[in-house]
Amino acid sequence: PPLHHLLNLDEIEAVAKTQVSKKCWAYYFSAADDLISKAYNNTVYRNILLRPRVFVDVTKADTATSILGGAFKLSTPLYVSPAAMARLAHPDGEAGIAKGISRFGAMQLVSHNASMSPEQIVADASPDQIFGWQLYVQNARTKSEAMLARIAKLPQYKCVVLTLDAPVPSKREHDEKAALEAELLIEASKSEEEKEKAKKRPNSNSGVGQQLFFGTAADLTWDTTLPWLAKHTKLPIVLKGIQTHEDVYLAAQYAKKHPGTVKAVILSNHGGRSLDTAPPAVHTLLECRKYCPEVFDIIELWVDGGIRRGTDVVKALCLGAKAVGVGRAALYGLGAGGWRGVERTFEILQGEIQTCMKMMGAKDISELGPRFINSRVVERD
Ligand code: FMN
Repeated sequence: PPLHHLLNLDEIEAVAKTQVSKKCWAYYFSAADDLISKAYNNTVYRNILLRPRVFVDVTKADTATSILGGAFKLSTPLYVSPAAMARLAHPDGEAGIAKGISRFGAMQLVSHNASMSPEQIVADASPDQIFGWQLYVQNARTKSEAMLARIAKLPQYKCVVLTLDAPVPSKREHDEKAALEAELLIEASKSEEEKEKAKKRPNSNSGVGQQLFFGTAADLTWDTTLPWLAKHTKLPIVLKGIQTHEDVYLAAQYAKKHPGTVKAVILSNHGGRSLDTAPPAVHTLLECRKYCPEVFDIIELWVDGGIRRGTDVVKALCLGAKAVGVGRAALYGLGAGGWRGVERTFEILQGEIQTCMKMMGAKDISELGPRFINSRVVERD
């Protein structure tokens, strides 16, 4: 179907499934173990109710906001979460994601394992488009330092996102199974050449996730890693994969003690791809409201995981999130129609955010707050 016939993110996902390779689908769709966190990410926002107000002039609803302490303006509170290997879905790749979101003024966080170079991704972007670069610290620290030096030369990258929720590879069985099936196919093939080629690839019978993980450090700590990172980048640091109020509190303490370093945390369970049964971001957000509300004045809390509707985005913002990320949705958009599929995905989300704000009686993002939310069902979980 033409893209404008696709009316929501589920429909785009269904088309993407038919367009991409089996290997790509297994990698994107997969999550850890039994996919419990992934499924919960997708349902948790639906159990939070809205409390719309009436008799408000909502002829216009302004979705503009700013991030990183007001340093950068976004026309929508959305960002693309860092996700590896966009070219598995479509040759437009990460540059296609950049093009697709360009007219919405959203931010793009580029994965350490992107399928295009950081230079290529920003090459055709307008100078005011905002990017961040995501780091998996490598055992060979000099490799990470060299990447940080490269990023420093590209003015479009405004922050470094340090991912913390994947210190070891997780068990993503869909991804692993697809690799094992591919191995069987190669074995069954008669071509000796194919067999030789397959043997030479490192971990050729592992899933995409396992292969990308090779060389990633597991020895990161508050005391050693952050001073090292602050020495090698002048960009604001965003800590991704924070899942408890205790760690948000520690991040805020660090930010207070070391101004100009940590500016934001991303509450995330990695789209359910790391530790199964880890909490969805909105749970951590609610924990923070309860146990350490002061953190909201010290650092920004961004969230991702399971965003399917504009109402999901607005609910996260009402509960104190400063920006909201989509991971798979951007990849599925790309799979469904290249950069235009990403554009359609953001058009749908942006439209739904505006409709939701108007229906609730909120004229701009600064008006959003907990008064619009009834989260009792989720808090009882
Ligand atoms: N997070 C990272 O920090 N680095 C990555 O390289 C990375 N790769 C990902 C690859 C795929 C295919 C997916 C689906 C997610 C990946 N993530 C990665 C996690 C996302 O940044 C994000 O936390 C997650 O996708 C949000 O959930 P959602 O997919 O439900 O929107």
